[in-house]
Amino acid sequence: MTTLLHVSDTHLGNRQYGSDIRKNDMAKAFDQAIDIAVNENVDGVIHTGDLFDSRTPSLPEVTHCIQTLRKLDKADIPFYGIVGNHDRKMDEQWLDLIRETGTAERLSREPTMVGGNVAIYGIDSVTKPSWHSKDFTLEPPEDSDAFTLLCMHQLLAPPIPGSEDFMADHSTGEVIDRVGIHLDALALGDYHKPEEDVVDDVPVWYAGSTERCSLSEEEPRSVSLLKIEDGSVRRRKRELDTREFAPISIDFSEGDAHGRLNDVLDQYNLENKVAHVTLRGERTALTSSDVYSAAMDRGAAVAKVKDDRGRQELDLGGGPEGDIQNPDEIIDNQIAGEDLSETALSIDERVRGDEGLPKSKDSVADEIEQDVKQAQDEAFSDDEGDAAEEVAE
Ligand SMILES: [Mn+2]
Repeated sequence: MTTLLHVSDTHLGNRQYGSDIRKNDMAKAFDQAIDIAVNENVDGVIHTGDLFDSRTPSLPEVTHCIQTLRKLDKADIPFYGIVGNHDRKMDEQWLDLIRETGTAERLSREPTMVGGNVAIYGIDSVTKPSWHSKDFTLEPPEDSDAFTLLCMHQLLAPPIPGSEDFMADHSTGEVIDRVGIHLDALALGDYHKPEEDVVDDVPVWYAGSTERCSLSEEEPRSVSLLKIEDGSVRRRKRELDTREFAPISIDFSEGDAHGRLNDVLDQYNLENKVAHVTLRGERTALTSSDVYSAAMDRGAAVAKVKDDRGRQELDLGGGPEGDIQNPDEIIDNQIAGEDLSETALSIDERVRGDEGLPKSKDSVADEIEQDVKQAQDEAFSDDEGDAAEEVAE
């Protein structure tokens, strides 16, 4: 039997609600996951992306991560990762740097053999624009009896339920078709809620995030313990002990102020919790910062106040509110709808700094010039027939 711990979306370094306490919570949840791996003495840990919250994690975050991974290393448990959308490209370097310390390995389309006879594969987060041209083909394991497990970081349906407010990007069946080998299991990251399904006889699941990255992530956070035996995988959720959230909504009428606020807050025990307070109804003399102080005075570890009062009547105060969509995602979505050439896509990558290193305008211009020149050379090479086809691709 081979045992693996599936961990995902740890978002290390996420200062949720601008709080260092929350940043520590993210690190603690990751530590707990690693402790479970050590206690269960698993054959390996798989991480399906968004190890770090940002493309540019700070040095203390990277150092802490390596220290945590050393616990695994001491127990002779390998850590296998892929790169997610949050940490894309920049983390390619971080994951590679961490690999240099000997505490992590990167999965690829070639099999990594673990435990009894398990072949693990990984495909980094694929952007929407490059989804169709991406090569998903996996190299078959030497032993055709090996159990094959693929790790990805994508929004796939099923298991993601189709709904009006949340749509998956691609179909799981398509992935299973495109890998070119028989797949026994598909372990996923990116969706923060644990979900599971079976597609074309292949078990598919999301482990979920290890800490709550938004108010909507209600269920207890968990990691998945996998036991692989006789060609099948059994999964058991192991819950993590994470900080509780107290979602509170207060509806104000004209003239309501501190009395109303206190009446509502008195119904909650906020001790050591994340108090997430949404204000609705009429605008009153009470400010967001009054509400923040009241929550903190009641022992909340972290307080977040969302002031939605008087939104219909006036929409000019307060500046941007709520969750702001990642601008890169908006651009990705937009580009995915255009029929752009490889050259155009590579220029986009260069301009948006997808290679991670900050660059001067001049060096970007130089690189683009080379890209275009190469494309021209290819297009106008001797064999005009083939070249024309290539450009049209
Ligand atoms: Mn994530």
